[in-house]
Amino acid sequence: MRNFLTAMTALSVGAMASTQAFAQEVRNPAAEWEELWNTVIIDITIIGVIMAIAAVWMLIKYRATSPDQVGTAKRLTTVQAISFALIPAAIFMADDFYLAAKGWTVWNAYRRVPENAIEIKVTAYQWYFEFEYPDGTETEELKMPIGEPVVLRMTSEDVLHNFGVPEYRVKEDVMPGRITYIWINPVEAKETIVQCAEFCGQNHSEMTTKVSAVPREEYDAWLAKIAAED
Ligand SMILES: [Cu+2]
Repeated sequence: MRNFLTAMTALSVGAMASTQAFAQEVRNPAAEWEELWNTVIIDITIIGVIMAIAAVWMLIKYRATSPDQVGTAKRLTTVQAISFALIPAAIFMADDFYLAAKGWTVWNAYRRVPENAIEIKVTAYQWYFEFEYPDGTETEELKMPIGEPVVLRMTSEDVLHNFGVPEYRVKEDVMPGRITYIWINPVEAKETIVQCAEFCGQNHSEMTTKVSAVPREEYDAWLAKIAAED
């Protein structure tokens, strides 16, 4: 009994420790969206192939062999008929719920800004984005240090815009009179672009700029260089 209690205490302490570790872990929504998307594609492919095979098999097996034929298939009992409809539906629904639950957890991670994220302010204008870094440096390019989560607090000085970075799987409206946000976990070196994703006038399609993730030293040096130029 005493051993049992000791074991239970150890288990619950372990569980608490792992919960804390989980809370502190910075997630990577971009990779998680990617994984979820791939799972959806695989699942609907498997379901589609099973359905197609069943349909083709039944089309051939129960096909009419003369023009006035009514059908030769054995009549299903009520239990068979209901089971035939409900069992596959229940299996597919279980998969749907599983995917929906997974989507919900990724969405929560996508919206929950990690503590200590670097805050960069974004202001949208017709037709460019301006970034203000924590040290006050202002420039028209987004650079992030690898391995440190970054939160963008965004607003617009004129019309509706949208800050979309497909490579990081983030996209959010940017509006006058409101502050919206997205956050990014730049886990590796990367060079990509942000594109305005809300039609905002004549040069909307050219409202794009460089987004990159670089080592911390490079980020610091880059900021220092811009600050020195100003
Ligand atoms: Cu725009």
